[in-house]
Amino acid sequence: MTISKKPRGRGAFIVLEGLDRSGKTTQSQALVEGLRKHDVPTEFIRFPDRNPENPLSKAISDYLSSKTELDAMTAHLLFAAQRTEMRSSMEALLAAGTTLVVDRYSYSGIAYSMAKGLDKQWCSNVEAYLPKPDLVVYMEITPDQAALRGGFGEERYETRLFQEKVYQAYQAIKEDNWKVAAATENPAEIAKGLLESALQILDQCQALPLSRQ
Ligand code: T5A
Ligand code: NA
Repeated sequence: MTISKKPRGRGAFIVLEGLDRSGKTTQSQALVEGLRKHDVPTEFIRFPDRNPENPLSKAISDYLSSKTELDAMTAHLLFAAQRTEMRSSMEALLAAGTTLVVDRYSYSGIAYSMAKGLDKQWCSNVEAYLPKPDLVVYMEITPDQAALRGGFGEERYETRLFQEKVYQAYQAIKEDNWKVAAATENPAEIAKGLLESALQILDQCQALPLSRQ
């Protein structure tokens, strides 16, 4: 029989943000592994979700691959709708003590929509009711450095000019308490720093209620 050490509070809500190819998925997965090795129950979530069986996911994939066109505000609401759809299950997991590592969240929605000229306040208002992350990691890389990681693909936002605008938008929305990771460092070094920050935040946030954005 195993006797649990100390009662665990809620899980931590950790988000990774950054430009396309900044290394978010690589680091999210490393962080999930690292936390699990420390016996922290952890789940990985990504936005956008691309599951073709889900109607919202399919609409987003079709838009990103330019199969469909949408007005910029409508596209923003579509990405926001997917996060809203996930709200209750994310909150339930956190409350049950599961830590969430989330690859892109509302800040991506805001940054990519601001890059199209939408108003920051309007963009964030529609997600004000969603849970606020305990830790946001920003993977800092310039569009030039990111472009060196392979040519642009076919997706809607994969152009040099657009990535430059997204970069500027992230600089405008970045909050003082975000952890900025130098995304061009060695992946193992980045992972080590992120795991340290995650374990620290987990300790701090367990007793705190989850807040809204
Ligand atoms: N979007 C998204 C919106 O417009 N609104 C929204 O609300 C949301 C949520 C799809 C698009 O949707 C937009 C933003 C996006 O344009 P996505 O599917 O998450 O979003 O696409 P990307 O972010 O572009 O995913 P990528 O897989 O291209 O980028 P990642 O996850 O940042 O990078 P990763 O880890 O896959 O690594 C990319 C490459 O770099 C290498 C990797 O091996 C890989 O080849 N790499 C490194 N190389 C050197 N040093 C390191 N430290 C490295 N780390 C990784
Ligand atoms: Na990714």
